[in-house]
Amino acid sequence: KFLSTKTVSIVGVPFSGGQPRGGVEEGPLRLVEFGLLNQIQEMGWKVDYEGNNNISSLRPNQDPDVLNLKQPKYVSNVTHAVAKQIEERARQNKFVLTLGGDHSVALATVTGVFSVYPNACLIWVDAHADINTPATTDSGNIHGCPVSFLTGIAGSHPDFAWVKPLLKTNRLVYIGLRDVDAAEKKILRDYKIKAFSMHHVDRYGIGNIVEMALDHVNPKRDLPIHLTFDVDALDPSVAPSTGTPVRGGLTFREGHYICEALAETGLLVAADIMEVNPALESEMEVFQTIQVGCSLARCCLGESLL
Ligand code: B3U
Ligand code: MN
Ligand code: MN
Repeated sequence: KFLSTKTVSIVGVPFSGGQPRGGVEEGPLRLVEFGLLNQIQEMGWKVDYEGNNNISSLRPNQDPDVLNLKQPKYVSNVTHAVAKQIEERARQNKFVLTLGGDHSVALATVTGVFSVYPNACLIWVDAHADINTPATTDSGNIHGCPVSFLTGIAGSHPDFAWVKPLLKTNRLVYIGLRDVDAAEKKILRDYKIKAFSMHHVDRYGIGNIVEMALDHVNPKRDLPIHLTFDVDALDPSVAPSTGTPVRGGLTFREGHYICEALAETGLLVAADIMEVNPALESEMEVFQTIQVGCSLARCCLGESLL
């Protein structure tokens, strides 16, 4: 309903500066080398691809911690540039599929998508809430903070003044949470942000969870949807090669079901597949994780619809 043609712009963001573990910057290229572009073309989509191969040129010479955040200037430079890129593609009426990279890149995807679709809703699938503020973060890793900036909860930070609070807390819903810091829980409560943890997935089943999530952020099923999928939402037995795996996650089917059900609404305008780290775990586990990343992406584009 929002996209007139089957055209997808795939944006690789080979970036790891939002967290300390190397390798996640290789995620996008590995997904593409596995054949993702061809797979999506074979589904009848017109595909263009931007690999952003000179992202490391945006690394500043000096990047000391500012208000507890690590590498704030590097993260800011990269996400600001990519936000403009994503906005441009979304404005061309293309589905934007972003391949991470660590989840700090959501600063770019959400800003880009919500600049074009201000009334969109965001489905955040993750083991973590990624809603720490500069004041609450223990790790200082910015991939644990993007939601606080995107909602304006973070308050001002000199390096992220360009991030506008485009995301209303009532247009955000989480699925898959199971490792949430105490300060993050307080934020979720204080701002009444809807969150379905793994406990809720067990209780209601994934089919009901997706309906309940959409009832909250998109009650009339008439608003554009952006899905941001951190592969650590999946159980480590399904997606082992990721920086911060947490036991007790979504099954292979539950993860795919979310993507399929959102594709089925016809309202999905953008999806992010984040935190695939091909430098972690064995070759077999890397293969398994890349394969899952590709199939989640295809499901977002309607592969499983009959
Ligand atoms: N909440 C912790 C841990 C974490 C968040 N996101 C990931 N890990 N992947 C933090 O560092 O903010
Ligand atoms: Mn995340
Ligand atoms: Mn996570």
